[in-house]
Amino acid sequence: MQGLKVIPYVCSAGGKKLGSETGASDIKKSGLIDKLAAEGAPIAWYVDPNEIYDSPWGRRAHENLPPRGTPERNDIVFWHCAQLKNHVRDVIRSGDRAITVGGDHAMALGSIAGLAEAKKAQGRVGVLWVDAHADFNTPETSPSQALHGMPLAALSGLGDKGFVAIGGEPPAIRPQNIAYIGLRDVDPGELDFIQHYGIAAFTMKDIEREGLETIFAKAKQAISTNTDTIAFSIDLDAFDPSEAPSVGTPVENGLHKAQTLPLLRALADELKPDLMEITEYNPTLEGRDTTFTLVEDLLNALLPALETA
Ligand SMILES: [Mn+2]
Repeated sequence: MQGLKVIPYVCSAGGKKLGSETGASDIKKSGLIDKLAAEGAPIAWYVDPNEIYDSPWGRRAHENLPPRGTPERNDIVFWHCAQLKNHVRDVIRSGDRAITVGGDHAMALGSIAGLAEAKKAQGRVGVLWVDAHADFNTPETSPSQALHGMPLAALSGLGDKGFVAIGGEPPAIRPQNIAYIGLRDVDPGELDFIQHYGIAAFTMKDIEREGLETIFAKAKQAISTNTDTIAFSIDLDAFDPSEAPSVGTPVENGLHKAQTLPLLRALADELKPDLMEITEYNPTLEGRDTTFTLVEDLLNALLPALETA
C-alpha cells in the first residue's frame, strides 16, 4: 500500500484575501487526518502546518503584507512555493503520494514542480485543474497582479522570472496536458492563451451542454496522453458557493459535489494521480463548516483510489 503524506501550504500572499494561510492549520486542528488514519487509511501529516505558521514566514509575514506585484510580496510566495516543491519532491521520491492542502493557489507552482522533479517528468505532467478560474495569467495579462492567478502559466514557462524559475527547466508542464473543469471566470488574456495552445478547457456551460461524464472523459484524454505522471489540483472555488462559501474568490453557478465526487473518484481510480491538491480553503471567511465538510467529502471520496497502487 502506498502511503499518503499531507503537505501543508501556509501562505495567502499570492491571493487577494488574507486567511487561507490558516487553512492547513484548521484542518490539522480538526483532527480529520488523524481520524482517517485511525480508520485505517495510510495517511499522515508530512509537516505540521503550525510549525510553518509560527515561523517568520507564517503569521508574522502575513501581518503587514506588501502590495501585490511587488518584489517584497512575491518573495513571501516564492519562499513558500520553494519549500512546498522540496517537500513534494521528497515525498514522491520516497514512493508515497502527496496530498497538498492550502493556502492560495499559487501553491500549485511548487507542488507540481516538485512532482515533475521527483518523477523526472519535466514537460510530461498531466494536470486536472478543477477551478472556476484558469490561473493562466502573467504579470502582463493579470488584472489583479495576484500570483494565485498565474501558476499554470509559470509552470508552462511564462510570466515572472522568479516565479517561473521555481517551476524548473524545461517547464514542468505543456499546456496541452492541462484539462480545466468548472471554468466560469476567465480573463481575456487567459482566453487568448487557452485558444493559442488549444487547452482542454471545460466551462460550466460546456458541462450543462455535454454532461459531466462526457467532460471527464475528454479531460482524461488530455491529461493522460504523452504524460508520465498525473496531478489533480482542486480549487474549492470550482464548487458552487452553496457548498464552498469560504473561499477568497467565489463565483456563482459552480460544480456540485453529488455529481462531481463520484466522477473524480473514478478518474483517480483509473489514473492514480501522484499528487492531489486541495486549495483556497479559507476558514476565516463565513461558511467555514460547510466548506470544511467539502474538504472532508473530497478526502473520503478520493482516498480509497489513492491508497492502492
Ligand atoms: Mn485557482
